[in-house]
Amino acid sequence: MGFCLPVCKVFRRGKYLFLFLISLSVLAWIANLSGETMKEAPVSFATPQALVKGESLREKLNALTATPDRLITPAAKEQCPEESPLLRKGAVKLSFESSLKLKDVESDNKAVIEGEFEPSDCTARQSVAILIPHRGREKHLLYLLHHLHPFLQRQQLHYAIYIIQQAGDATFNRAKLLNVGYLEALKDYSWDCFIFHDVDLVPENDHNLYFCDKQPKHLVVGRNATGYKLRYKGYFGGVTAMNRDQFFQVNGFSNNYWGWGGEDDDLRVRVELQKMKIVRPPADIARYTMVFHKRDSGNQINKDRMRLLGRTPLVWRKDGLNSCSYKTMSLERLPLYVNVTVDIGKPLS
Ligand code: UD2
Ligand code: MN
Repeated sequence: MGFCLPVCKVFRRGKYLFLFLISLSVLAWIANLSGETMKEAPVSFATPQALVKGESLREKLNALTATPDRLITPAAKEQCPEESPLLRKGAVKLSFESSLKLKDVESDNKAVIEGEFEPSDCTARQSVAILIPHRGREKHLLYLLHHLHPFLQRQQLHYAIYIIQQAGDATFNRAKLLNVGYLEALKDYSWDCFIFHDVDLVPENDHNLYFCDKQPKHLVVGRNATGYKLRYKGYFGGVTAMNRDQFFQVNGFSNNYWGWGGEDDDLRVRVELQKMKIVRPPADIARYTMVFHKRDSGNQINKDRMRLLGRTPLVWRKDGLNSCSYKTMSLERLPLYVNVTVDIGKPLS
């Protein structure tokens, strides 16, 4: 009762004024609280995604470089801008230095860990796996790594490069190797986008974006050897981009194209059967330099390719990702790429 006395007096004198003041301050407090919550909402919405995306690389970085006090803590980052401010304007003329060494390319790309990179200051808009079929083209691979790593970093992508090496000396099978690449890369991470990339094609223009679109994308309109013109209507070779679902929907590439030619047209037929439409960047952007080469031994022209192509609408459901059998001989996580060596068998006859 002793405590109530002064309060009761105030109440008696100006209880309405007092009540009014109290309500005002309570209202002001509530408004302030909800304002802060609203300001924070987009950040907390973006956080879980950023953490999931960066997780595997961050763990690797920690394991490789960190002492306990240097652990890289997962921080909430803003999404990277729609157009990277790092892109260079226009196409560049590329040259290839025969004296280039792997060690130099490695030391130029210290932010790449086991073939993987993500921007440090923003969260990439897509996570992209670059798949490169390969056998015996070491020099081309070196030139490509030298140009492609900085190019992809300027595009502010979260990416990893996978080289899929065909073991043995049976006839080469580019398409099957790319199916293997897709299946193996997905064991590492749930990549949004896949770029199927020849080892000898080097992009000339930073605005040729290695992102996936709503439709499958063909990134090579032209190259130096063909006057930078589309080789033929429907051409879908060299470098193509399909997202995870698009490639799954067409059941990937056929596994049955051994030797040179046809497998890229087969993929186009699969895409068209699904009523998807191939898109291409403008010709001044989708430009490549192809490192000069002759036809490799072990990759002779596939004489069966036209017959196979005619059967695609009948067989695509059974021939592709769901029937791709192979044996992984080794998987090495090298500084600049993941090296997957596979036994993919040989042609039936
Ligand atoms: C064209 C297409 C290519 C593919 C091929 C027919 C372009 C720019 N490229 O390439 O996408 O459709 O025709 O199969 O139109 N490779 C090796 N070692 C070998 C053989 C091939 O690594 O022994 C790989 C390598 O990544 C190479 C790719 O397969 O870039 C295509 O082979 P290519 O370069 O000999 O054929 P090309 O230039 O006619
Ligand atoms: Mn080539």
